[in-house]
Amino acid sequence: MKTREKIRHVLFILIGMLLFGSIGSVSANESIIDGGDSFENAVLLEPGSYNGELSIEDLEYYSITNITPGQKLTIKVDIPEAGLDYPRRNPEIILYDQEKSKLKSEFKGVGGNEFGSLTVYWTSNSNEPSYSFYLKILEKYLASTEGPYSYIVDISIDDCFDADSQTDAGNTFDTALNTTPGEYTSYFEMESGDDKVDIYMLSLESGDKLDVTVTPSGDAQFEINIYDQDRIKMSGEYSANKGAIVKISETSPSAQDVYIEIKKRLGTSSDKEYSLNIAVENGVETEQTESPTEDTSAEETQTEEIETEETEAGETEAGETQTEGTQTEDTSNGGSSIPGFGLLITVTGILTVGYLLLRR
Ligand SMILES: [Ca+2]
Ligand SMILES: [Ca+2]
Repeated sequence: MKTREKIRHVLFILIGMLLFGSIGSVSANESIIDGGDSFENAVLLEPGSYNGELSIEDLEYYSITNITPGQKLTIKVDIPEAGLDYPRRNPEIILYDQEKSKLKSEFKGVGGNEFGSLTVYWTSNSNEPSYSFYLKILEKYLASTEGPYSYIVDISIDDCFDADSQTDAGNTFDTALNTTPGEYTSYFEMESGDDKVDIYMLSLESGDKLDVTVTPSGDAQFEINIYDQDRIKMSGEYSANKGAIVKISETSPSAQDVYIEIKKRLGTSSDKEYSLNIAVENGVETEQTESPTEDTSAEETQTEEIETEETEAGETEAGETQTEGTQTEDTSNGGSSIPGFGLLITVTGILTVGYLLLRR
């Protein structure tokens, strides 16, 4: 009995889940939509699921807006099974950027008991603050006599932000992502997106040792480059083989903002995620531990330098004094007023003595 009750209980839960799921999918598909017939009158779609009808004469144009850098837009179009061997349905979905340039497309022939599902997605970098897209859904070959068929379009947006931010680490120096030491998860999207490079900016003090480690997921290979504040490459490293961890270290000779550039070299399209570890060993603090002596010695050195300068200055002054002395000597040699005065007194004395002798 207990086992039976358990089974009944489980069945009851399963039926409940099925009912709930079907109700959920029905409600999700309740939004009926009809796309525009050109880019110009494309119908705006918010994230969600919609039901539409498609025929060869009736192309469907939609637009999706407000996708921010690092967000992944996924568009999934489901074609219910035809229930016939023929005709096959031949839906195609095409994703365009805001300039109406084709980014991705998928085509599928669906027939018999197949349930056709087409998916395109796109992840944007941080070159623009926000992105818009166009979506075209079309039937390529089905004869007009076969009539339209239904489809379900599902729009979803996932965050693939870098290093605990709310954006993509820029593909350029100007859009580099400000970061601090830590262990992060970041993303690339090369095959179905334009997030090919992630550049991070980090502030370092003089003597700081920077250690960067990139751990690929899967067999991807990465390249790390470090650039100084003038965007001049200081060093670079890349995975030794598929899936190899890449490590790089650099000690900053001065207080500056450095750039860490991460590029994906090779790997399967599924390996989009990578782990990024940024560590900074504070060289200045290490020196500060010994700072009392070092600082004193630094001060001493400064004092010595000042003393040396003073001594040199004294010498210079002495030299100048000597020069002045020499000038004085020269002047005395040339005859100054003081020896002349003595001579005058001597002559006056002699004349006075002569005068007195003559009076006698
Ligand atoms: Ca990224
Ligand atoms: Ca990027």
